[in-house]
Amino acid sequence: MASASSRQVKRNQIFTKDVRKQRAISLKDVSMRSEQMTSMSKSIAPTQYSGRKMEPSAPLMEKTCPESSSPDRKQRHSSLKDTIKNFISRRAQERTSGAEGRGGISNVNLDSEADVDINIDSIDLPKFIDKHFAKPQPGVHRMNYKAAEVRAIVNAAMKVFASEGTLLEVRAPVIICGDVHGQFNDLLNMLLLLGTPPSTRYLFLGDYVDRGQMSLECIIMLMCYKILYPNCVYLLRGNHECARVNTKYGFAEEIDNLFPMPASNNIWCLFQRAFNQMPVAAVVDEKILCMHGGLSPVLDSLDDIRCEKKPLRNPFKGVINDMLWADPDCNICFWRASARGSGFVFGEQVVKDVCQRLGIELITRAHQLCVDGFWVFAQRRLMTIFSAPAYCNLFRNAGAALKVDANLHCQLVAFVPGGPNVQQMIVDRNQLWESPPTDPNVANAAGNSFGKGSGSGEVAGEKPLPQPC
Ligand SMILES: [Mn+2]
Repeated sequence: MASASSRQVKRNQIFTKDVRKQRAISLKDVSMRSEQMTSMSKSIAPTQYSGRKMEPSAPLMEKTCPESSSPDRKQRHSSLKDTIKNFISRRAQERTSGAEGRGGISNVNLDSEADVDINIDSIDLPKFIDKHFAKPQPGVHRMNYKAAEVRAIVNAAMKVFASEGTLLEVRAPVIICGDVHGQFNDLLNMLLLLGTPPSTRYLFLGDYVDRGQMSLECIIMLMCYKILYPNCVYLLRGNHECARVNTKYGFAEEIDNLFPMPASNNIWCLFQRAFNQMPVAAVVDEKILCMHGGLSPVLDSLDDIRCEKKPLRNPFKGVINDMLWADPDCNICFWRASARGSGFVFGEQVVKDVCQRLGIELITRAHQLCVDGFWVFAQRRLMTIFSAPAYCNLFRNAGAALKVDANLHCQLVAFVPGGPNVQQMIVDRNQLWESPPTDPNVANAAGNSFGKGSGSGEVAGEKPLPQPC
């Protein structure tokens, strides 16, 4: 039987032969799983969102809280503390003034008197995970976790994250997934269709919480997988895994509605401590660089990420913050400050330079809604992956995941929501994907055509065709 090291050598030989000498990243067709999606939806319908309507004045593109525009670090931190303190005292007031009329109050777990800490070993995690798949229902349905269970799971996950570096090194094969955003039924669908850990390895690119209404179920189930199979599930941090963001976009409110005070505050704070320990970037087989947002002007080498020591509390500037917030932009060549109020936007030339400097062949990132679930940029050197189909029930976008096999051959899987012409739209775009462009101008046109947006600030590639850099 081959030893681990000889297998490693063999892998490296394959790596050298198939990857380094030829084109390393081969992007195959987009395989559509809409049929399976439809048949699955008989048992698990995509999440129906009955909740908050987005205000027209609040576009999907989130901005950082006002304190991030302050130049003084101490001041920023103290105003963040104030924000959190105000949030907690406001919630406490609401509780004591008997605001039972608030949405979701019927779900409050009232067993606080028996709320004592439990050990993670007392939870049968495989059985606990199975429960998530046992009674799938359309729409928002709660798993009714006990507060003590949540604390034990978050604590255990925090320890696993803390044992990982800020930059992960992941071996293929792996499936790379983008934003989940609390769309629990869609997450279940994806795991059922692509395989569950440990038989399938996953790398998630962050943004598990906020927006959708089942953030808690999404992050708890993924944390359970992480605890059980730390080398089969990798969870990168997204910009929503930051206190200043998830206090405003749904996660804090969800926890607050599900647990009585003071358990809800403790749980929310514990989540923030776990998020601060999450890794921020990953390299798959030294060739695919992955992060939530994008690149940073101060990223010179991968050691710049490696040497950032966790916990990373409230990152607001520098390489970590930039990687959580940045976006590619086909209208510029280099850098510009981001309209999100945090991080930068970067152009095609930046992607080319970074790939060359770091010896990377593909950058995968999430963070932006794509109509097809994915969007390619900079002559296929950068790919956006978005895994929340029918985002917030406001869009008819597909979700996607990128399957990377052991030889770094990549295949996109798109989860297509039902609706007229959606399948045909994906087929048409797929044809562009299948004919590799040779001319850089054609490459721009093909790349851009994947991401014609529907008007949201967070839709990738909605801008006109770029000028060649
Ligand atoms: Mn994001």
